[in-house]
Amino acid sequence: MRTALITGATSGFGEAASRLFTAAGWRVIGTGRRADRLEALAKELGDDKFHPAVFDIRDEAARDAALDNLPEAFRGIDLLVNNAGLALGTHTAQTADLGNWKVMIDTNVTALVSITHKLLPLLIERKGAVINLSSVAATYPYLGGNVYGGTKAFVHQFSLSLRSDLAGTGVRVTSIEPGMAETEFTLVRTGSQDASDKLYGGADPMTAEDIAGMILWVASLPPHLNINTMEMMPVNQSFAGFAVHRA
Ligand code: NDP
Ligand code: 8X3
Repeated sequence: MRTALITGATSGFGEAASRLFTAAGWRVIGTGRRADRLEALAKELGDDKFHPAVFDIRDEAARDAALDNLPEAFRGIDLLVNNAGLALGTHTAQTADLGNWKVMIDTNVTALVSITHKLLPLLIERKGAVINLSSVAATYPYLGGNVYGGTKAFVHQFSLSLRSDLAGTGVRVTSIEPGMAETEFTLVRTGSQDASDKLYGGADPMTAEDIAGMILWVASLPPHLNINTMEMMPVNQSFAGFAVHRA
């Protein structure tokens, strides 16, 4: 039985992936700040299959306290799914809140790098894998995407660079880059359920289960195969044109 550590398992992709991975026979360590949600998942999935690890991903001491004291059965981590992350705000750069920018960088970049660094020796020992959640925002800029897009571009390039460094170790690295998927993402970004409903309304967006299925597919490929990057969108989402300002 293999073990996956899935960050951000309290909602969206991470919660759906926790269900799919345990159903597919994996053990899952699910992380997040909302203890009640992780406890509910442990109850639903069984505490022999799902271990809740409650910590803020930016808090290295709390993370280490949780991960250095895992129950024996969950210690052999074969897969790190770096999924915890967020966008905050939709303002243009010139009106954006600097505090929001720092939270996005601390969460999407610094914490992701730090947990990856911590687990790499174990992943190398076990010829494991890293699956990082980037975004279409890494490649296609949009108004108000500024620092969020920047963090996801970092995740994309960090994933490719990791592959370079890990050549010969057997460790696989994938950057998954979704477009619009309805989760709590837009509620967190805007603080408004109404704004979230309006964004996804009529768009037939991807679902958390769609993305979780792709994460599981990547993780289940034979060990000689590495998906480097994987980008997906709902059919109803496409590319915008260039903007031209005329005086
Ligand atoms: P959700 O908001 O539904 O889930 C985000 C998860 O991240 C939650 O479990 C949350 O847990 C966790 N998280 C956020 N901040 C922290 C923190 N400081 N410490 C610990 N956990 C944290 O969003 P999604 O499922 O949609 O997003 C998952 C990933 O996918 C993100 O990295 C996002 O950027 C990316 N993505 C999302 C897309 C979309 O359209 N939905 C498209 C492309 C990429 P808690 O709040 O309990 O701590
Ligand atoms: C977020 C993707 O398309 O909602 O990572 O901006 S999108």
